[in-house]
Amino acid sequence: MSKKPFYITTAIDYPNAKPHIGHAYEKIIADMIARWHKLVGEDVFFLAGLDEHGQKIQNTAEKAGKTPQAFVDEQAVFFKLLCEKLNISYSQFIRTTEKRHVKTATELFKKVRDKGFIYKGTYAGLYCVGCEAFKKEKELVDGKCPAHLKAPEQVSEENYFFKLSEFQNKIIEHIKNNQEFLQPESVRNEILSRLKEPLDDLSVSRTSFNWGIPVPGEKKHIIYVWFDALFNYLSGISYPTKKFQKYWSNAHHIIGRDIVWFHTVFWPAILWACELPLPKQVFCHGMFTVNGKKMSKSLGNVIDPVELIGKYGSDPVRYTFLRDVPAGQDGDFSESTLIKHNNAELADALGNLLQRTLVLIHKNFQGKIPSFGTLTSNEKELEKEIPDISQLTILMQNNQWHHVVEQIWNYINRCNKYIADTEPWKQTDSTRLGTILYTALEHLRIISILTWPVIPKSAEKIAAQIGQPLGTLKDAKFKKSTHGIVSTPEILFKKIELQKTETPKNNEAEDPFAKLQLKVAKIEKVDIHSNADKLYVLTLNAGTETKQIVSGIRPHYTPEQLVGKHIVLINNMSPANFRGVQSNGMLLAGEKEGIVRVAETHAAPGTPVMVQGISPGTTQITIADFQKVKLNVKNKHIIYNNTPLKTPDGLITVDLPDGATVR
Ligand code: ME8
Repeated sequence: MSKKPFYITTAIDYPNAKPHIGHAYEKIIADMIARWHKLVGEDVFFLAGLDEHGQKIQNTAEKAGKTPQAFVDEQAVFFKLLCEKLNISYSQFIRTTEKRHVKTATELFKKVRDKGFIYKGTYAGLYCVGCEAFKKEKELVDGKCPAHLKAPEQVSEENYFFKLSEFQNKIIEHIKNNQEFLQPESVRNEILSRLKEPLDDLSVSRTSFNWGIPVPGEKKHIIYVWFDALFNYLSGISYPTKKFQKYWSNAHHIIGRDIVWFHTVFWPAILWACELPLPKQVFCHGMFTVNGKKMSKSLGNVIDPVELIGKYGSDPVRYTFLRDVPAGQDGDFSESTLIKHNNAELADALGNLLQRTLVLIHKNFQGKIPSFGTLTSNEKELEKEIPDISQLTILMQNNQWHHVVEQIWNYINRCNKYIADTEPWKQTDSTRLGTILYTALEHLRIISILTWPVIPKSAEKIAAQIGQPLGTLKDAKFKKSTHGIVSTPEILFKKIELQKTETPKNNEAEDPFAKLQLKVAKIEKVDIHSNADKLYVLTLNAGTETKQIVSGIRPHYTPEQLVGKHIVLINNMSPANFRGVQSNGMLLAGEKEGIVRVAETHAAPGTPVMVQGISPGTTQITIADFQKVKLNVKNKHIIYNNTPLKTPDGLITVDLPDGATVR
């Protein structure tokens, strides 16, 4: 039986500058998905590449004193290098200046024009070179493009237009009727709401510069860069061959939120005009900031991912991106967060599990995987903790990769607990010792499979060190027939010391705020505590999980006033029991002269709440830790050390006058 095809693409990057961590993030996500589908046994085709035409590239090349082609050729090296360093398992890397792409784009432009969907007219309006997009007045803030903080250029030129407006209803219907086409839900709603306004036809050629694919049969016009770029998804799989037909039948685009309109409004209309089916899904990931700030050259905070990998290795970078940010939500990157993840979940949890198992097998069995005796309840209980593969596969299909990572690491932690509980180093009975070490090794074999999509290099190292081939998901179950010789243990992850220079404000010893892990949560349900007059029991949607907390805000709010509010949760507060009800966190609220108001935000549940430059804590804290953090209110915002608390979407608010305290 032939394998099911699975086609996954990233956006193609603009190579006008070196790759940044947003580019790295998208590739890591797509790579995890591609590898998962390979483990499932599907026939995966993974496309990445570069978007090399357009005014932005031409302008940058001119400034560098190079021809655009020479410029993109040089830049392409950096993007390919990034993929190599990150172990991105793409099947093809497409560049829009390649002949195969130019041919496809030219043919399809002609086809759409021949069918009457493209006509000539005059465009007069605004163009943002940064976005390579036409803008309406109302999209600007203070006359500037909000993404690039620059006033767009006024252009007036003869253009070809694509009859986008004719497809408006069809687009709306498609998005409404095909839940899976555009995800996540919040972005789907946003696009549907934008589609309530009438669509203009789309200008699809330019005459004011010449770095692009010529419009067929025209001397002056080149094809608009987006009309050209989107076709990469077809040219990259050899449109219109059988190969194209196979993979296009199950196509999935991974893109960032800033380009969702192009992919879910322009792209479907263009495909229909070409008489081609639509991709199965466009999944939109969130945008990354660095230490709480948007990345920009002028701020000097653009992190070179290749340098980052050079410093920490590819797997800690991959793990941090996949674990730290819930799928679809915006994230913030800081090196100190990466270091914390590296030290805790990679070095301490996974590295240590491998290390101690192998050391004990060498010491007691000369490196030979021992046979096992009777399996006790310890082994049987651990076997039950192997993640349910069909459940993980469903999570992956729903693009909930962060939950998959979380479940795999819960399992790794459980394996460590097994070792701690069974204390093999104290064991004197050789059969029992063999059973424990066989069990640990067998779980490591399963772990090598499950972690491969997340940290491929380390997963392969684990498999090699335990002397086993890397299996597929079918092999991710406890077997009783594993045998062989393990190799000398090698350190998987080095622990990294947090350097003061990397994050000056982030030394936990100096800064109590760095202990807190704050995130946005939505109040889903408010129950009265049956055993206390002043307490509510709140059920919260905290993004990746549901949490129950007990809160003393009952005298200040009715349940109706609270339900639906997006509040700030102290997520890493140690669980406490309030008159028989467990509380797993605490909400932030301010107080002045007896009036209490909760801290609020519009950001999505799960979004991290930060003070710029301070990355969140990862271990549990106590009330005493929290009380060391002095927060107050100014202009209705919560302030720590003169810096406001915020999410990537904006500042946290609290409806209290200046001078209120927050507790
Ligand atoms: O948009 N965080 O190219 P691009 C997360 N050429 N993702 C980010 C990001 C950030 N800070 N900044 C950018 C283009 N990205 C077009 C695509 S596809 C036919 C043409 C993501 O280099 C961005 O959302 O500006 C996009 O998905 C990808 O990186 C390339 O962005």
